[in-house]
Amino acid sequence: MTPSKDLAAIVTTALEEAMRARGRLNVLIAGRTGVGKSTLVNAVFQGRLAETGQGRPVTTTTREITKEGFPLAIWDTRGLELGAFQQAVDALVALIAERAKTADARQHIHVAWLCIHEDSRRVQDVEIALHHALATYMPVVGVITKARADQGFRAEVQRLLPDARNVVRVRALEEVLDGGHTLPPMGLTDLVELTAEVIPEGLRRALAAAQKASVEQKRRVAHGIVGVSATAAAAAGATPIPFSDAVLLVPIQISMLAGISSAFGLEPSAAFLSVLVAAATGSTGATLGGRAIVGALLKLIPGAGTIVGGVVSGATAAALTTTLGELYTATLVAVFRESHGEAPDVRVVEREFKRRLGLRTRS
Ligand SMILES: Nc1nc2c(ncn2[C@@H]2O[C@H](COP(=O)(O)OP(=O)(O)OP(=O)(O)O)[C@@H](O)[C@H]2O)c(=O)[nH]1
Ligand SMILES: [Mg+2]
Repeated sequence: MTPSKDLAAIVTTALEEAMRARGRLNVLIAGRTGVGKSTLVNAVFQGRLAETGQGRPVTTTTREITKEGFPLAIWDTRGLELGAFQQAVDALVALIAERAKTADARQHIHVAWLCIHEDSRRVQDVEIALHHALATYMPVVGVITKARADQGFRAEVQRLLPDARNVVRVRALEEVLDGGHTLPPMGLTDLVELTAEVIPEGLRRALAAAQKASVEQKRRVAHGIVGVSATAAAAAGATPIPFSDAVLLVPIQISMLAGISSAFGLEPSAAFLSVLVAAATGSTGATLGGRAIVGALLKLIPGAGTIVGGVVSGATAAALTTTLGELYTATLVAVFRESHGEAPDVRVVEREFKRRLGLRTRS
């Protein structure tokens, strides 16, 4: 890259790469009618997916819910209680098996949530059979819905669903009891964090982007991106690079910002990313050369400003990248906590990022 290379081109490439790296997670949600599957989907994922997504039948009892640009597909099964249950399960399992055969992991179902209503107080034979069948192909998490009083039911479910990787009690909606007591939603964060543990690592970014129940899981994924970017920056500076070549670091920084944005489930536009770069460098961004960007970013690291005209070592390059990445991640954590995990207005992100940069560079 030359210093004059159009920043817009770097930004566009970084965005495309971030979307590609994110992928799409396929989640199967099984359970009898009325157990609270749709409510759970709306409570865990952004944008009221159960209502706003597009449904497409994949078997007579299962539909696939997707949304343009959203890194998640839900396979919503119903009809478990119908007389034709065995055929329904056979059709579903045959389809899953067929998909599992393809080398393309994007076609696989990556995790199943088997939902059982706590008040039912029993696990039916059909649910046990289904959990065995599913567990051959994917990790299964048992989900006890509308949780109110355990009374030993979770242990019972664990015993009856031995192939389940875990069993979580959830309450997707606030519950108002007689006498005015309320029980707040619960278990949603645990469900997301457990799910993150059992899915392929490469899909944790898709989960982070789609879910709103655990800002911590988003933060963890962002942290991983910062680490990878810092390593790349260190490698770029492995032989100390003359400052005039420090522009080599700029695409790494921009890719990192794009990756973190997409992992949080912000829809990063080129314009937004350019604004971030401009904020980080205190300039108007679009017209800024790579060299000026690096010069400005170096101000984030105490003492590094003095290297101007000298060389940037691998350690400095890594430190610069880590500092910027952690600052941006902390910004998003704060903003997403405020918005309860739903994607905030990008202007709010921009304002908070600038405020934090200001605190950092004032000294
Ligand atoms: N109190 C309480 N009610 C819930 C909870 N989750 C779901 N419900 C209620 O249970 C009913 C059924 O919920 P749905 O989410 O539609 O159930 P479903 O599993 O999608 O049902 P089908 O689509 O028919 O298979 C609705 O009236 C929900 O409001 C919860 O955590 N607590
Ligand atoms: Mg439903």
